[in-house]
Amino acid sequence: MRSDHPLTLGTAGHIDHGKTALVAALTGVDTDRLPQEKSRGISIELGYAPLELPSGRRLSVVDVPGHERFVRTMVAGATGLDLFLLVVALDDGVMPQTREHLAIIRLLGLERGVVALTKRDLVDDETAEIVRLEVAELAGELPVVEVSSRTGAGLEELREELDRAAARVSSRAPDGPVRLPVDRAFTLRGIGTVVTGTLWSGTVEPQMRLAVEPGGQEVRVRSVQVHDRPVDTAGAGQRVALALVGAERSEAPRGATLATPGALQATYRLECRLDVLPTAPHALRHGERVSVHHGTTETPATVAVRGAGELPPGTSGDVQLRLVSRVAALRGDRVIVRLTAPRTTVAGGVVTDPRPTRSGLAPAPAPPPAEPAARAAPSAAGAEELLARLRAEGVTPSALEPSEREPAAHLAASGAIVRAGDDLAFAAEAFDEAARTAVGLAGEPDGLTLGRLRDRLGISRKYAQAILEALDEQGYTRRTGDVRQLRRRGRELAGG
Ligand SMILES: Nc1nc2c(ncn2[C@@H]2O[C@H](COP(=O)(O)OP(=O)(O)O)[C@@H](O)[C@H]2O)c(=O)[nH]1
Ligand SMILES: [Mg+2]
Repeated sequence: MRSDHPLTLGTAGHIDHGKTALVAALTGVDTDRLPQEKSRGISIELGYAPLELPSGRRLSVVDVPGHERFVRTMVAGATGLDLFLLVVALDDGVMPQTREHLAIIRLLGLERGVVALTKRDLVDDETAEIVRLEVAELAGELPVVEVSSRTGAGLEELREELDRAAARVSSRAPDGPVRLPVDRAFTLRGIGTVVTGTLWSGTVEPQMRLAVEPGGQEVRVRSVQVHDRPVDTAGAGQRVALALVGAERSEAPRGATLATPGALQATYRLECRLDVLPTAPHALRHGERVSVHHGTTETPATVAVRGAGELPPGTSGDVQLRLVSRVAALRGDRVIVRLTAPRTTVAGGVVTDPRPTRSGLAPAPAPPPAEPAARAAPSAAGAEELLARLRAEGVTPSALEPSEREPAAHLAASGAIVRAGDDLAFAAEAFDEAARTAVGLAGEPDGLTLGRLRDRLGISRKYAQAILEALDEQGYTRRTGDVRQLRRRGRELAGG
């Protein structure tokens, strides 16, 4: 059992079901009010709230805001999260995101958790009973507690259940190579490049040499911090910040992995055993374009299905994932596979071979829509370069060259980029940030207009216009005169 640092608890559940209110009721910390990034020393923390349990055990609670970010953070922190708290509001019941979050939790192999049925003060006994039955069907053996963050009812019982669940978390192997999937990289004056992430395995110490994968560039660790304090050593499961010598910020970006030199080799292919969710909208087909999450990497990919050519909902099977960007994986790592339209999780599973050959795969019964070449689908040639360029250019990308149209179509189909008209495309991360800014403006008295978005983002009219049109197209906003109104997707983003 790790005694040196608290276990990490992650919240899950549908928007507005009371996750943040419950964390506040339990810990006294309003995670919505925490500055998203708090910079002290070299460490930059996500919103963590400490929670002391009746036994004296301490948990570190991370309340992940927003659905899309939940998915990313869950996968990135997968081996850093020890426990989950799934929240279901009694006045709303089980909702689609409740199901998707629990499915992801299961696909990631996270076993210990508690379900909190919130807003008990808002419903009568009969309604509570109905939701209880619904949750029992979904959550099976998980402990379920009814609470009210408003009155405090049930909080003691919840603390006790969390204690019981925490006591059953199995220990994490501290040995193995260093693996640190980078979730942030930044430059601090006087210090240089700093990266943060959850240490998947191994221990890191100052002066250690590590390799940045993909690529293998060697760096030296100048210093290590855990929770804002310099340490001599940090172990598996801990959230760390490392100051690096030998790499610019752009050379160890989010999605890269710091590892013991030689321990990992990044590849364009992963052989995986996948479980397709029973709720998947359709079978996972050979040639299907998807988004693959592994560690802090999210990359477009094409699915090659062994044998039958497709995996129907609710089944399991072996596939080869052909990735647009390389990932540094090991056997046994977890991956999550998402569709992009609709953006939803369809499958997840375990890497069975991180360096497969092509020949291991039986041909599909019908000619696949995009038979991948040596590295990626032919139509995806140039996709990796284009994605790198668009990620570097953020919200002011230069126009697409004619030769980039084909890779752009591939990347757009897999959700890695967002098209705006024929000429422009934004990296999904940059677009998501802009979308968050835009929905924020929509909530202000003057509303979301072209001029205000331009000023807030500090970009030209042309780009602001392109972003607004893409927001309309993607269902975030609707134009009425000069002002944009939020549609459902926009409201969800605003509320997250
Ligand atoms: N009456 C009542 N309202 C609650 C309770 N918990 C949360 N709320 C309200 O529900 C809304 C959404 O809660 P929030 O914690 O932000 O939900 P989140 O999106 O899951 O983090 C807020 O207006 C809360 O004040 C509760 O136990 N009782
Ligand atoms: Mg919240």
